[in-house]
Amino acid sequence: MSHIQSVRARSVWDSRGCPTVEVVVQLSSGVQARAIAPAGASTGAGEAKELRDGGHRFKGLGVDRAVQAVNEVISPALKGMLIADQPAIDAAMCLADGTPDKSRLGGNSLTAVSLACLWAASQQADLPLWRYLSGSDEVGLPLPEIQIFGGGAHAKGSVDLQDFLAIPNGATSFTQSLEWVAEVYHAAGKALTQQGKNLGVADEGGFWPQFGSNEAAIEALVKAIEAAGFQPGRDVSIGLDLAATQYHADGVYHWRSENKIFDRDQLLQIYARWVNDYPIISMEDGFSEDDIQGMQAMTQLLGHRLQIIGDDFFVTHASRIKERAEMGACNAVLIKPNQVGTVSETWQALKAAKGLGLDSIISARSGETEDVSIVHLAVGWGVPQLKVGSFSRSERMAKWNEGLRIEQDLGRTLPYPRKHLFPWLSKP
Ligand code: 2PG
Ligand code: MG
Repeated sequence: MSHIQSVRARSVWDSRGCPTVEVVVQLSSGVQARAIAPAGASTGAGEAKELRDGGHRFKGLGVDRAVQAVNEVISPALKGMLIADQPAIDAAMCLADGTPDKSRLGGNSLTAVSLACLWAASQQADLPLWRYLSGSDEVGLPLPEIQIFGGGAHAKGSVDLQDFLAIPNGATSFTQSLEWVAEVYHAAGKALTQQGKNLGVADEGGFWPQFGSNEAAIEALVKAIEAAGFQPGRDVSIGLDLAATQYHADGVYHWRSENKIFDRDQLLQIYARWVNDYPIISMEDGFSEDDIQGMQAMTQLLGHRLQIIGDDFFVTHASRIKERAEMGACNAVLIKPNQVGTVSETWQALKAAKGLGLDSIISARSGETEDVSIVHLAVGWGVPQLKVGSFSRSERMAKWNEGLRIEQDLGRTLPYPRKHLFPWLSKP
């Protein structure tokens, strides 16, 4: 048995060059472990609130106050606690914070501490984190969805949709999934270069989109899949994160890049046509975070042939997942630990999704670091899909590479991808 001796925080830098919180947990046994909080750009209103310094320094994004909260409030509150009791550690932090949205101590502080404690517990048990989480359960690698073009808030609105993703649903291993998507990614880059449109990459490493319309980006992705030698739909399919909260205001949906305004029904008709015309198997946040009716209508119309994911819509809160999914909105949940702020609450959200028969996808944020915790959570908790951004920039590649290592260490694995995913694809 080992206890928490100290919890120390420092400010480090994320993939956008902004400050973020790193935490080091020291145990009485001498074990030391660390974790770093990620940060979103297109955040949901219901997310745990980050504690930032404000003012002019680093665009107000400094985390000195969060570092202080860890060192002066969280560390004394956790000192002496059993490292193996993650629920008690997380509950103690929530109690010390005392707000419903973690705004006093900061969701960024709590996330880094919670994950660092989890790493420390696994090291104390002398197990890789994924194995510490899975216990004796048989586990497998998740199917990745990998961004090829990055738009929306991650590319200064150059197109309205946020993520144009490749899902290698025909691959038979994680290793092969990455190999296939690497070919698609490079084919997409080559095509853009030939057209004189390669402007480098957006926040998550996907190519900066220079397209005349949102749909043109989808067409370019289909072409890239073909150019890489794969059959769209059979080998590699398309996922979209529409992040529609970003283009929703005053009850309408506004695609600024095309100067078009839609009501809920018009937007749904466009989505339905796209699902007909393109090998799209997954759409995230197709309607805004508060548009329950939109998500219900989308699920009713397309849910039998499309994965419909709620991200900002659920913000990894178990209660919100239960309430909204029971109303028939969405058939899948995006899971991001820092949306809710602790490992235990993330687990509760995942359990709620599983209990309702929803798919789940563990996801990184647009602001990331070398921290690879989410890959271990995905494998250890048996989450069937993983979303990490694109196939460039080391904060993304660190996670894909960690998945490769785990796949090699695993030996015997569950069928890949999990059989229950995208059931309509296997129908004749
Ligand atoms: C999302 C994420 C990751 P952000 O919307 O799914 O792509 O973006 O971290 O900016 O919320
Ligand atoms: Mg999203």
